[in-house]
Amino acid sequence: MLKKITTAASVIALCALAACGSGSGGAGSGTGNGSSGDTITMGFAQVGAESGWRTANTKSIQDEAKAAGIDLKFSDAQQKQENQIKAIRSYIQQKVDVIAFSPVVETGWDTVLLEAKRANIPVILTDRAIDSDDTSLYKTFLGSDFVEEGRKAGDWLVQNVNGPTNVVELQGTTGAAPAIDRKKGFEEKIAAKPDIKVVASQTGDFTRSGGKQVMEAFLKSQPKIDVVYAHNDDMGLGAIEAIKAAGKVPGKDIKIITVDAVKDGMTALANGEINFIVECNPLLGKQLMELAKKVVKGEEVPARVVTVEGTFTQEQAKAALPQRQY
Ligand code: GYE
Repeated sequence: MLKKITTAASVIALCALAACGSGSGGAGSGTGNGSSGDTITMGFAQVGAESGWRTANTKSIQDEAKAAGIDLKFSDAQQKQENQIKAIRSYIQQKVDVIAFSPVVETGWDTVLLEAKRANIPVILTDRAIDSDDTSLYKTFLGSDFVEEGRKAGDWLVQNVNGPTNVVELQGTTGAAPAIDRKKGFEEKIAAKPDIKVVASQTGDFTRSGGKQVMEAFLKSQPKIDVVYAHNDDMGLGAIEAIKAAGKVPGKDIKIITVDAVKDGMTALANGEINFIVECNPLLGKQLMELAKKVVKGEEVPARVVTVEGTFTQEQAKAALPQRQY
């Protein structure tokens, strides 16, 4: 990891020296790829509309593009990698100034990103990372530390249960960075208490209906479930429906930990149906537009920008809910 960052940093340094602007002539040059005058055109390939988090993220990007005077071309890939690849190819063809996207899964991006690089269009990763050895394929990655989020969930559990504890895990989209990392960070922390066991773990694709369906199956197949660890609020909310339908009380008979802290999740937390939420901030639009402007100008940007976020207990959710924006 350190090596990767060093390499990326030296690439940035070299570019600064040689002024090797990947990207268009940039704002101010008047000859930007595909845009006229100083207006920057951004092609954004969104994952989909799978969750409350995603809805807030999309709104933030659209609002902040407008506020920054950036011409935004936006596409929704409906959680399919091939759709995102198509969208990126079309942005390359349209000669946008910068491409930003949230990769639905971690692997399989090198070919299309190489095409963007050859077309001199800089790429910004936002929200989710890719798994590639070639860090020259993108300029920066803006988003949360998902392993840390998983650790926060695991820490809470270790501190809040005693004795044998059976956990069922609702994973995010298979192969997605937040699913891989939130699982990893959680496992790392619960290893401290061998009494805590993950007895079943399956993907609910980050959706409410997915979470409900998988939880229904878990309730049938597992004789004893003490805790649900859901990789996002929506799946946790789906699990709540399944738990209620099975005649059990969510938050009491079965404790629930989720990630995101969107309004619906926070409401369930304040009502006692969820026990703990790890925050993941979807409001990345402003920082993304700032980074995009710099990248298009050929200015140096950090290889990684990490979002700052916290956690919420039921009491904290009650206090925070009235001011919650999303
Ligand atoms: O937690 C989930 C969404 O990538 C951080 O994607 C994002 C995740 C978020 O569907 O709700």
